Amino acid sequence: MELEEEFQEAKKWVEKSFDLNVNGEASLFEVNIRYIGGLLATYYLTGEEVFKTKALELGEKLLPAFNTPTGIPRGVINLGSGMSWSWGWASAGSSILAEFGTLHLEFLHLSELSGNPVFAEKVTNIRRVLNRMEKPQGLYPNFLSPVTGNWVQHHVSIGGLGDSFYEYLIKSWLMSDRKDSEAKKMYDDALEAIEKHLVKKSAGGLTYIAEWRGGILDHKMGHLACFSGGMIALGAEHAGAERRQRHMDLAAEITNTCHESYARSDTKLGPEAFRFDAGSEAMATRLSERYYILRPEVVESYMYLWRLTHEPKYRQWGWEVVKALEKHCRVEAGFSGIRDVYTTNPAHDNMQQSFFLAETLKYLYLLFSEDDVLSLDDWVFNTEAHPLPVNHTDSNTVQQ
Ligand code: DMJ
Repeated sequence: MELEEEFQEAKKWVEKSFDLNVNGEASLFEVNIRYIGGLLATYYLTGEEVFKTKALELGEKLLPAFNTPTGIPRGVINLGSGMSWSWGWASAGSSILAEFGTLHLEFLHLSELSGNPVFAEKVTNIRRVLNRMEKPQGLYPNFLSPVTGNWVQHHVSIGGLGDSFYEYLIKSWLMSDRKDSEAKKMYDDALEAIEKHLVKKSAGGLTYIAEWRGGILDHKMGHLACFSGGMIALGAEHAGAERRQRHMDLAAEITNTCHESYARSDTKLGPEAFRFDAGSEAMATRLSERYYILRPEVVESYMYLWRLTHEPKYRQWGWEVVKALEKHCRVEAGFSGIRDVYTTNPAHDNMQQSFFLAETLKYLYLLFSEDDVLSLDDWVFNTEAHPLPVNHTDSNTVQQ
């Protein structure tokens, strides 16, 4: 983007001020997707050693979290002391599917760059544990005990707590240049169970993916779940003839539903969650779900669908978001989330989440770029939109 001065400033900060020994609570998942993912991508884009060195140092610091009876990591780690524990809010000391299932891409690169297999071994073991387990109707529950290796609660969701686990399966396969067939099979099986049990159509004809609580459907889609349109389109591209069109249609329908959740609000930005019950369609029904915190998932799906179909509506929808962000979220010092998407003059929450720059603006930029800017043939985006290269050669990779 030719932001050379800003890049030099950021590089200096990483060299001199990035403290890896912070004594406090850090999320293993967030450190991996935001910091390690960001450092790795910067290394691959610039070739500057400092980013690789820092990514590897940080990767080493995450390893103690894996010292559990099953090797499934705990969610929280103190980078200074190496102590790790489970989130207080996660039932019965469990680990979260979307957290321990969203390490694979970065950890393979850490092994490849360091020549140290330990990182790849950790994520290969996670797969092994998951593959051994019984899955209710083929679905993956969101909570797993790192001690017993059993599911703790039967809550299944393609949105929060589950989301990027599915994303990393299909992207692991793509990043391996389509050699990691285990990941592809896990993705295909999981999507089949989701199609069978969670995909629904509303009375008004909108397709959505419901959540599942111990066998009972909750007809709700979180904003987070809207990434799935892009993911399913990406997978459909590479599916066999029988599934290809069906998955492409499903991806387009879900993306359309997510667009509806934006179009039905006064701000033209979407709520944190929307429902399909009590006469409601693609709108929040609870006060606590009416906010928008600059999340990327909807424009992420527009970007993938645009790149894969070139249907102009995806750029038009993206432009609606640009205008709405300018109108409702721009503040003196940057951009802010808003507390209610259903009012024309929403209050700001005074927060610019880091994923706004990493993801929301990046996906919008890519939506309006040529296809060869970070081409989907050569790069996969980690779940924080940091690009990692596809491994086009067999020689220098650590694959299982
Ligand atoms: C991002 O941090 C990542 O995309 C994550 O996987 C879930 N969603 C947030 C932003 O909404």
